[in-house]
Amino acid sequence: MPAEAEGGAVPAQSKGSWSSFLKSIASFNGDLASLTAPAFILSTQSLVEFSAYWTENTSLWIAITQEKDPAKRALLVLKWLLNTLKQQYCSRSEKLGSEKKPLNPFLGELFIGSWDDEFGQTTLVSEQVSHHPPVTAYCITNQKHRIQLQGYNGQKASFSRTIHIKQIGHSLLTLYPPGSDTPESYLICLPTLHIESLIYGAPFVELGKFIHIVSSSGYISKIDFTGKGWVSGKKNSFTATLWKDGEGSEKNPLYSADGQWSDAFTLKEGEGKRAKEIQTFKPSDIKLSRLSVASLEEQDVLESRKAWANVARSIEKGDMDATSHFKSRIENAQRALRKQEQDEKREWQRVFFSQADPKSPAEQAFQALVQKISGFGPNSWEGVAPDKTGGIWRYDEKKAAAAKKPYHKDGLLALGENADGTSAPISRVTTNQSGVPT
Ligand code: HC3
Repeated sequence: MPAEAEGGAVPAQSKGSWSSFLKSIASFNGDLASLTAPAFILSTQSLVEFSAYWTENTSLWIAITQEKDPAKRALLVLKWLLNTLKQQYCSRSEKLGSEKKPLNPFLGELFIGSWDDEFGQTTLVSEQVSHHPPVTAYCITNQKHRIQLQGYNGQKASFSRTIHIKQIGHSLLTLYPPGSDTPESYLICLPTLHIESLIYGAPFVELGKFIHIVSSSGYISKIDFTGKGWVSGKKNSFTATLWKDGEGSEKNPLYSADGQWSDAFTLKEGEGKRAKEIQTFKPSDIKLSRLSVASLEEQDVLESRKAWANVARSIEKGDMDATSHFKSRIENAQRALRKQEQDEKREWQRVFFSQADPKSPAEQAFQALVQKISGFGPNSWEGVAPDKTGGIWRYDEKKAAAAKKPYHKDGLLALGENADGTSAPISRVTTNQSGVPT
């Protein structure tokens, strides 16, 4: 990447480090954690927090549970999902001016919160369940309306003109249709993405390829992300179709949608010239619910904002020495703990999630959806391939019921802190999470 082309949003004092960052990306090995980014592009937020983007639009999420007609319910699922994309993929750029580099969660990192609104309480538990490969699991539940979303995801990055990210994992939505005690489930695949405008120092995310949502009710949705297409010329463009397996098809759908997922899109009955408009919808018109998170004093040591507090404070102050000091403390402690666990032939105990046996009765509904999705090509089935995510991660009700603070006996050790609040001595060698000196 030519250094002369850099510029735009990069602060004058960071031009040199941005240029080195771009050069390091061009030759990186796919491990995003190994990239040392300049201070102005560092986020104070860890990736475990991103799970909250799924249901900040509680009104749309809960609305699914109120619809009696299965086809319309599937359309509401599509509408809710399309609406989450703005939060998931462009809220940070809109708020901060660009996509920043999030903190890399350590194994066992937790993010816990709840939305308390007119729909009752919706709880969120997010946990870093694997470090190699990095995988974040989450479970979001509203008991009053009997709806739950759980899933897990990791990222595989590569470079070709820019950073391309393939998401590995999936989301599973389970709900009870009105008046029914038979659960309905939706398997949701995750889109691939790439970073635009990297060279100008103002990166933002654009989605690529396509995803499917398959339901136990027989409905299938496909969303094609066309990006800044030459048809509309507008960023974040997409087209979507919804049909019933065995009755319609992608080309002959019951419903369709098109527009920009970040701006406005239209839901239609049918597709093409004969389609009848149902609604034009603006994600920004939807009121987002506010997530409540315990104060730092109340949080467990493994909870994200508490664990990264020193790092976040140092990033905010622009103090890179302190940032790398506190980051190294956590990273070094993590390495030491992994080594100790290996020596003692034990594993870090996950607090809320466990690996599921794909053959167990609880996994049958999921496996039936996997069967349907496996015909849609690698873009879809990689999200359900357990070998890519260190297993199938599911919220473990038993563990969750038993979970109480302190969540883990090795919590302080995991962060390199002593029980009296002082810090354990750290090595002055600064390395990334893969152990590579930076
Ligand atoms: C690629 C990404 C980290 C992963 C983020 C994910 C895929 C995480 C799961 C969420 O549900 C959805 C989501 C949204 C945004 C994704 C991030 C965008 C940028 C970040 C890279 C690691 C940062 C690259 C560094 C830089 C400086 C170019 O922005």
